[in-house]
Amino acid sequence: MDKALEGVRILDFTHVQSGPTCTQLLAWFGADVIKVERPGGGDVTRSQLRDVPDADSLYFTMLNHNKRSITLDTKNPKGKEVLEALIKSCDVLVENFAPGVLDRMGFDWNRIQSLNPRMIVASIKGFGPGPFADCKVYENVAQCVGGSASTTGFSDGPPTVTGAQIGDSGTGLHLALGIVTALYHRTHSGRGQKVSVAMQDSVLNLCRVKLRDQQRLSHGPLKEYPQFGEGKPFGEATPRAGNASGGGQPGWILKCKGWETDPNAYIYFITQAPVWPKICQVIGKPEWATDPEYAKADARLNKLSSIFNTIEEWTKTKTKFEVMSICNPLDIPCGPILSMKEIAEDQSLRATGTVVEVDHPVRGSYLTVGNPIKLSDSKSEVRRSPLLGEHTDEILTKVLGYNEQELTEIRDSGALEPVIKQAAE
Ligand code: CAO
Repeated sequence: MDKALEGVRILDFTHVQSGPTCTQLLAWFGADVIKVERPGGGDVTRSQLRDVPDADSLYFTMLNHNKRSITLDTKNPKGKEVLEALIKSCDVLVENFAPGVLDRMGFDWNRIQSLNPRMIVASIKGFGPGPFADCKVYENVAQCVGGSASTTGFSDGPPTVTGAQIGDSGTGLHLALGIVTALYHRTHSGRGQKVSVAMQDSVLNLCRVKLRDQQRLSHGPLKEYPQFGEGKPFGEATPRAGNASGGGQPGWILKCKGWETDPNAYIYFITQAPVWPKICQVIGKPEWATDPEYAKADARLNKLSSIFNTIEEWTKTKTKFEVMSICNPLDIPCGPILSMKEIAEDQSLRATGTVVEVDHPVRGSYLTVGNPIKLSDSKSEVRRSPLLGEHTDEILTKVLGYNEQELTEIRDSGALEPVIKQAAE
């Protein structure tokens, strides 16, 4: 079956997490992704968090499926020539180097455009233009500067980062959309363009409801936040809402049977207004359905914490899955807190290809997350990540068309070899 992005060739100059998530998505959709890595070590994540000696780490393998790898020293003159050839034969260059790296390498926008006017150059940086434009940024920094950390956690605790990689993988997703949009634009403009995404901006985009609340604050307290009912005053900025959504559907994480020993014996429970009478029945408080203090959603806002405490008395008598099976038929929205172990063992996620088992020649088989975006006519299959430089010869000869003699010249130039830094005398 044809793949949606078949025929699109990506020069993948990405490393660590943010960029690789983007190019992995494009590869899953069928793009030919050529990952250019520094000879010797390659992407630094190959050897980070290693769990199997000498094998590429899960950090690397889980972010680089369906790609080909070429090792090339792009600071070597011959390496630069090969990079030029790659730029001429690819549709998109994706990079997430620190600010200025590509320019220092000698490949700024003007140079790339002169080599290939149809090329789309897609970049991730920590910040957009402004006072912090030159800063290096990692996941948790992005979460902090994008507004996520100040709005995550409990109102009486410190700012908190979240396990969801919204700074890295979230930015990669944004960039992938920018790239396919620019590819579409190129179909009628005939030209490439720059696609830039800042991690700060991506995180903020995902936190836009908190900027909404920031502005609502100037019109009075945020009644959907638990601290309203608890009588705690609001400050000048959107506070941390604990496990409340802070939106139109009050919810909280409640203990379930076994919580004393199982750290994940909890359920997220939402008191959606239309099903309030059913909730009252289920938790043994039928009188709340008609009591004016509880019957209407607005009346409940100043006592959300005590309402959830009462619901919890009921959920504590059931396992999280029992609560789910009682509430689901009644259309009461709730979700068990699933551990990564439970997710890894979930057969329905295996069946949809969301959790996939992949075989790797060095590390053996491992689990990964497949493409979460399902296209009906362009199914994604997950192929293992490439070994370092696994496709160097194949790309030099079959993609770039170098003959044996040219190949020898490239090899002799040292462009495919690690640069050994001499210790300063
Ligand atoms: N051949 C030769 N040199 C190469 C090369 C190759 N194939 N690939 C990379 N390099 C060189 C670069 O030219 C650069 O050299 P100079 O600094 O001398 O110009 C050098 O490798 C390091 O690049 P870097 O500064 O991007 O890498 P770093 O480890 O110091 O920083 C990071 C990493 C992620 C902080 C930085 O790249 C960054 O801020 N990126 C943008 C934001 C981002 O994506 N962050 C998310 C990271 S995932 O959590």
